[in-house]
Amino acid sequence: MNKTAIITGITGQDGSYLAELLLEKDYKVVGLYRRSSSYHFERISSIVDHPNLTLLEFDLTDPSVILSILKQYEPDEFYNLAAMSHVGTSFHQPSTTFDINTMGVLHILEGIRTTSSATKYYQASTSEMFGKNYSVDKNNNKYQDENTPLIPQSPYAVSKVASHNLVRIYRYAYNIFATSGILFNHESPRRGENFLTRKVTKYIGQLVNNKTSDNLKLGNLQAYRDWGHAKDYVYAMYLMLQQDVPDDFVICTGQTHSVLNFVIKSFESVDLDYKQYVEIDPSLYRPAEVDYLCGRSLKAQKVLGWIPSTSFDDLVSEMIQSDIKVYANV
Ligand code: NAP
Ligand code: F7E
Repeated sequence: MNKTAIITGITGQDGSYLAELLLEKDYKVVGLYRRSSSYHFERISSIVDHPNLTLLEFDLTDPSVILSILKQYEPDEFYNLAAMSHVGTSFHQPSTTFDINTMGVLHILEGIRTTSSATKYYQASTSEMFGKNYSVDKNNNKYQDENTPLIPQSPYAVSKVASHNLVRIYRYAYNIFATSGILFNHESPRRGENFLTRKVTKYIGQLVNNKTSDNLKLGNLQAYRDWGHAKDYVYAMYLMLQQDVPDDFVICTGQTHSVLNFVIKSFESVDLDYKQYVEIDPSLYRPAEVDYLCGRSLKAQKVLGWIPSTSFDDLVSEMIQSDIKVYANV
């Protein structure tokens, strides 16, 4: 019998890759998407007509629709990838951020508890939850893992800490299989255009094709991020729900780079000097920043057998080449 999986946020970066992965594994996938006045299935264009994919409209802020979908499908697995996922925006829309990222999770967990208690649940937790905090090893290297205390630095991160704790409580209080993946930044050619990496690679794609004469406006270049490839990370999500017991897992590459380094590498890859094109726009600085993220995923390696397969250089190159192609045809 095919397994059934529900994916929220199927129109997003991770949802689209995960849906492809599960369909390849012969799952029946129920993809939940938010209503929009315009077509927004670009990321799932290759699977939108797949016979094992059902697409249903919903909104994470509406408990009734979540409950009725859970009742109807009683899925084997439920991957909750929908979120207000932009850290900067969460400072401008904190209330919406909580409605979606925290109350939305509560609606799903309550639905599973009351109507579909055998469903395995995956929560999209995040390295942003560590905020300014890190652990230090005996060689004075800074890192974050499952034992690093959470000190969130944005409404987004606080909303995710709250849902992370809800998942933990539903796991222990109600014996629900609820697992959180604490994923560090992961990118791809499908990354939203207002996140740092894609903003840079999109600009270079336009520049190389003579489609822009503007400067690229960026904020803080001094932060460090541990950037991996989204395809590797959705595979980790899948592995987490194949376990016998629920848990929390850090997923990362273990390598960190400054935002400036990402910018330099990207421009260098097309033989350009970033200094001629990048302009600092103070309005893009966040009211509070996360300065340093560098994960350690020893637990995922040991328990899931997961390791990342894409290097930082290959990620930059794939995103740049993809955007050069995209803007050659626009
Ligand atoms: P994304 O590309 O921004 O996708 C988010 C998805 O959520 C979109 O499909 C969006 O729909 C949907 N959504 C937003 N609000 C909704 C609502 N009220 N009701 C229903 N759907 C709604 O994010 P992503 O990069 O794929 O990330 C997936 C998840 O992992 C998110 O929960 C994110 O917070 C978390 N995460 C991401 C990273 C990362 O580096 N990418 C790292 C750690 C954790 P529309 O298409 O309609 O906007
Ligand atoms: O910023 C700096 C910015 O928005 C990265 C989300 O997927 O990963 C993501 O959150 C860094 C920050 O990602 C610009 O200040 C400079 O230091 O690409 P980002 P993020 O904030 O790390 C985590 C793990 C998630 O969970 C989130 O959902 O780059 N930065 N200039 C800029 N960032 C943006 N967006 N735009 C700029 O112009």
